[in-house]
Amino acid sequence: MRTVYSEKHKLRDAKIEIFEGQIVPPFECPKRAEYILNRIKEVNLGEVIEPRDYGLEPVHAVHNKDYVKFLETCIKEWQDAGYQSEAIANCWPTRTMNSPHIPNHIEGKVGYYALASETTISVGTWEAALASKDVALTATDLVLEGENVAFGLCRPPGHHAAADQFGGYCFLNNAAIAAQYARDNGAKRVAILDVDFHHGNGTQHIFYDRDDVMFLSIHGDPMESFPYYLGHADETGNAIGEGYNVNYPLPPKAGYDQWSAALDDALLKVKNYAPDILIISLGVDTFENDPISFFKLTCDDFTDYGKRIAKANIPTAFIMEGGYAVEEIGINTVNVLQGFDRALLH
Ligand code: 6XA
Ligand code: ZN
Repeated sequence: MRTVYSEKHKLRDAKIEIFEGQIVPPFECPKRAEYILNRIKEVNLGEVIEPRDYGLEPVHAVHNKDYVKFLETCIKEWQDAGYQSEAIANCWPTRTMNSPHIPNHIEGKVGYYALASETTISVGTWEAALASKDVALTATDLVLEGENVAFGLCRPPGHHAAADQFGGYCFLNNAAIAAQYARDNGAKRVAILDVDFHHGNGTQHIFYDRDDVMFLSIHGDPMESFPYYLGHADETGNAIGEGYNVNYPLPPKAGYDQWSAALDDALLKVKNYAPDILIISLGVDTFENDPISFFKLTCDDFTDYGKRIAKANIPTAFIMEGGYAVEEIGINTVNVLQGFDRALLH
């Protein structure tokens, strides 16, 4: 299969993350994409191509205009205020402070648009996020144009980003932008299956009231894991979207038996839905040695589930999300893609 990749991901190179009470170098770092790209080349997965430029129109189809502008100007406003380092949230409009007013001051704005504090906005973040959505859109276009499958090696990731919120290392929701783009370019129904360890709260929220984009997610139980406040099994969609949101929260230490049972159930639902395109939010932080997650998948499990996804026999765009055991991130990601490719051959 073909991979879409842009060097511009390197522009997202933040120096700090808040993690377990400490300031640490970010887990979501440029090396991640380099490991994946190297593995793709090592096994000759297929051609690696540059993304096309889609501009902001497909972004505005998913994200609020004021939020997009905020992402674009945030770091300059932060610096103009005389602040150092990277823009980081330290205050929020919480449950008891629900007013429609968006602050003028950058400190208030960052808190307004942030859903978590671990993720900073650094110089170059906006440019990398733009390239990342172009990578997702190009991979999706390849599939809309007739390829069975394509891989968008997106970085930064996207699935936590909501219509007007960033966090969990995400700024623009690449999978959601790709799904909406597919809808606007001929696909009647789109399914997004999120296999990242973390619940795709942003994607869920964006499509929660809709029946034309089905969202399914297998993830660490939010009672025990980030993003904590969304991702429960009783979140099933709203209004005409009722029944088109499906969550599979799994407990700590869940292994492949449990995980693949959820996958099989999700794939059955996807097949019954009969989408024109399947978008996989592909995070490999389900790996047993991932530093921030608690599932127990082994390297071979990734190959196996790539095969199972292929057997659904739906044109598929893989969109990269998380995964942090940097040594193995390339192996596990490419195992999924090779598993998919091999199943297509048989
Ligand atoms: C913040 C954890 C962010 C998780 C990011 C991720 N403490 N999402 O991998 O898929
Ligand atoms: Zn994740």
